[in-house]
Amino acid sequence: MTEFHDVIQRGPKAVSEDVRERAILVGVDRPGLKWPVESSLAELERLADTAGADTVAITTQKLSSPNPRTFVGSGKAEEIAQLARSCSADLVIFDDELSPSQQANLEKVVDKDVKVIDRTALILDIFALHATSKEGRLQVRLAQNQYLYPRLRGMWAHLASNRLGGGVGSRFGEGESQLEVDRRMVRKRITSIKRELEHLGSVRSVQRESRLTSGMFKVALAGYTNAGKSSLLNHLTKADVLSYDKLFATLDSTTRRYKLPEGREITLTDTVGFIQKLPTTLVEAFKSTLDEITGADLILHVIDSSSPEYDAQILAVEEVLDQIKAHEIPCIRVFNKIDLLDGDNRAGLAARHPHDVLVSSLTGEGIDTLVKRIELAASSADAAMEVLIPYSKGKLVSIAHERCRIISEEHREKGTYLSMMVPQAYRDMFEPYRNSEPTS
Ligand SMILES: Nc1nc2c(ncn2[C@@H]2O[C@H](COP(=O)(O)OP(=O)(O)OP(=O)(O)O)[C@@H](O)[C@H]2O)c(=O)[nH]1
Ligand SMILES: [Mg+2]
Repeated sequence: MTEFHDVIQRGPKAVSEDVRERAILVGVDRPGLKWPVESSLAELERLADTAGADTVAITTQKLSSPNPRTFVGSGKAEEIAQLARSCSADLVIFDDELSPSQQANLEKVVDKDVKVIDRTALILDIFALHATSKEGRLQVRLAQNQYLYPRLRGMWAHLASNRLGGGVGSRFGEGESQLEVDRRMVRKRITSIKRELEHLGSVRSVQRESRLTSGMFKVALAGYTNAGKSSLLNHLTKADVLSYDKLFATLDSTTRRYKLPEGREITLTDTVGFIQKLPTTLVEAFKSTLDEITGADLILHVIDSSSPEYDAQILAVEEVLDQIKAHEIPCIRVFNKIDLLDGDNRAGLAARHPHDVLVSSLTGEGIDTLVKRIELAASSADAAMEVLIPYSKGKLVSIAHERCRIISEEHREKGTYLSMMVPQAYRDMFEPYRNSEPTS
């Protein structure tokens, strides 16, 4: 697993990808949980695996509410420390976000070389592993620093000898404790990352704006991690987006042009996946990437129909869409991976979701129906126009072919006659060429 290199070096290990760590997972079963604790822990195990840790033990506790000091009860905390010793575990991962003081208290209970982290830190870790673009890396660093800021105290109590940047004492003002200095540094770092992201964001929004004014219909693929968003994009556009059976394979959004069978071109954008208990720091830090969703004309909500938890996954995704204010954008639910369902399950799914689309990005089944639905959505705001475009304005004819739906076309004496369905964004462009000749 990676460490938060730019903030603090924790623990004795410099972990490279080929060194796998041994993890104990801890879940708390509370009344009214939306997600059964077992399946949440199964997902945590996959997250741990993706980050490079093998799960050596899983333990749960039933509680009416978390213990404010140690999250689990104090007896359970001792038991976890014992378990970590007997399993030679390197880390203990809690399935829920720990408060900074809970984390610090738990680190006091376990042996010194055992790390205590929570789901949020694990997700941040995977994001750090998978971020490739400059913007992606910055977004992850922002989330990491925001996560670490309130936790610096616990880390200092536990690792008093570790330092940020070294040279301590010579560089820092008198009377300031190391903690204050570190807080100041992290705060400064947060401000500077935000500034850099704002700059990148404004570049991106100019790019998006130019796409917007070009009037292309924009479709964003959103959904739970591992649902098959990248596979669907690859299937539709023959793109080569990384898709594999790990969580959060995609962090950076990819946009591809796609030609609908009617001829019109649209854009399709693959985006970062969501997960239950998605840390709010990440949602905020990934704002510029998530803007690809909020700026879309249509969202394809891709769902893994083979997951036993797909209902809960849908809700988790809808919650994030709400949070980023994308809930009013038209949305098509796409139940993917139907090749993994048997006949009965498939029929049941179709009966329960008659308005949604069932597809397989692997076999291509159902994709035609999906494309028709996209076509319908893309043309919903079209208006019929008849134009006569002079031969000197040939570019307009190609734009019409790429962006509008052509009903008929004739080469006449004064130019190209087109009868077509025109999206809102292009009406002004074609208005001066409205046909006044009688139709033949
Ligand atoms: N059987 C089957 N497997 C699929 C299908 N679509 C995707 N997969 C597999 O599901 C896994 C995840 O697919 P991705 O396309 O990476 O999923 P994603 O939604 O982009 O995931 P993240 O980027 O991690 O959020 C891969 O192993 C794919 O091969 C499908 O229709 N059928
Ligand atoms: Mg992906």
